[in-house]
Amino acid sequence: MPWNKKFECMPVEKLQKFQLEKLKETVNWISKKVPFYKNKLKELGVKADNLNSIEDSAKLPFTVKDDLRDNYPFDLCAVAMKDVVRIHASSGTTGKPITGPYTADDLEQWTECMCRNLYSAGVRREDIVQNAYGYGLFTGGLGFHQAATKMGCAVVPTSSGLTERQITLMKDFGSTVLFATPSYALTIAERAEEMKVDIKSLPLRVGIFGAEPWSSGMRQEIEERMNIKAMEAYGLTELCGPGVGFDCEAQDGIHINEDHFLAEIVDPGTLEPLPLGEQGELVFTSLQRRAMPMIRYRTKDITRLRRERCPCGRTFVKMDKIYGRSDDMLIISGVNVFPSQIESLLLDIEEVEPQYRLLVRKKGYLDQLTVQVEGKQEVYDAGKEKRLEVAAKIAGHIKGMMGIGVEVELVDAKSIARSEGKALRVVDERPKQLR
Ligand code: DLL
Repeated sequence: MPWNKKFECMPVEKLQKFQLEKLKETVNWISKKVPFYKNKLKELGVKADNLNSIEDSAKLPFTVKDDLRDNYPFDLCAVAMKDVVRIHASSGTTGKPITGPYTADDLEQWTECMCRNLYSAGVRREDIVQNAYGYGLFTGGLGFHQAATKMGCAVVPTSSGLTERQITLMKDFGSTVLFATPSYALTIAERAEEMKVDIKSLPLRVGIFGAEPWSSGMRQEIEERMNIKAMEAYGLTELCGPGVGFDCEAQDGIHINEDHFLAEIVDPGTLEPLPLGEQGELVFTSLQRRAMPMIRYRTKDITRLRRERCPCGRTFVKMDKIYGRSDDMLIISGVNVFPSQIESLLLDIEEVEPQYRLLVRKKGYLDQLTVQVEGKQEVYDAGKEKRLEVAAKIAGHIKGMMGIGVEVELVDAKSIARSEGKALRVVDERPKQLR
């Protein structure tokens, strides 16, 4: 079943009743199976029986990434290893990795959540699907692979990297669908232009992109450069991987698979729940997982939730595109800045390529942001004056839109490393103790 109309279009009241039932089951399960949660619930004096509505989830304790690290590798696992059939992991940038074990049922549910994503993006069994997410411990590769296989598509498991080969296979096989991070999609588009392969005239029709923040401007850029529809996937290893949320043909927000994941927005400072429509940190509770359920997991992703009638007919709550991770938020002249906001503004400037990097340095006591971006070839051909003029224009645009003063450097063509997975956008050169 590529999509699940019963749940995806369920009236909200009924859906929330279902969520409450599953929430209670999950709380019961972990309080029996995971000492970490058992102790936390005991401390707070909360039992499954105390949960009378979905809002009562606010009585439950939060879980943070450090809890997963501290309990590495399997102390949060609620089942015996004989019942685990897969273990993914995510290393992040620092410290110990976190693990994501699955029972056979967890794996099946994950595949179903992913099939909904593919179906909503317009993928069908006739498609030839090129999967350029990394295969291995990263959930992107196998997550997309198993869903496309289940749907009966012809899957080409290229994994990420070897960009020229990606393009050759895309042309030779006539791939109709591409799965990749948005930054890697752009790398592929650019390399194809250099190889004089006209991607726009290939059979490629749709891409499903995710695993990193990307602005609406970036979506438009990819759609134009590849002549495809660029759809979105959202998820994280802690909850299953991709498959937590996906967008529909309206391309106006990401539907959360609410029968599997209970979403909340909290104020990242006070940790108080915020009402629908307000921006804050996204928090998830898994509702049906058995190997490693998560209770109120703080994602650090900043967005807002909207419950509104969607033209696609789905009743699942929608979230805005992720503005960024609270870890990546910069405070420049007292203004909170997410890299994706700078990305949006750069994409408005026709003289530059969507290849950029943000350098954060200390100047005295103040944080200083330098935006490094590549110009289009014409700008370099026109000489140094033009380069300075474009840099000043961008700085003016950023000042006008965000009220912050930044330095802008038009760096040499192709000098910014091209991404094959998650792009590195922020280079923080401040001394560690001053960040
Ligand atoms: O990135 C899972 C995934 C694979 C999602 C493929 C989509 C496609 P992690 O490596 O654990 O898992 O990273 C999770 O990536 O908390 C977000 O900060 C970010 N992220 C994932 N999807 C999106 C998205 C995978 N669509 C972290 N937009 C999350 C913005 C995203 N950020």
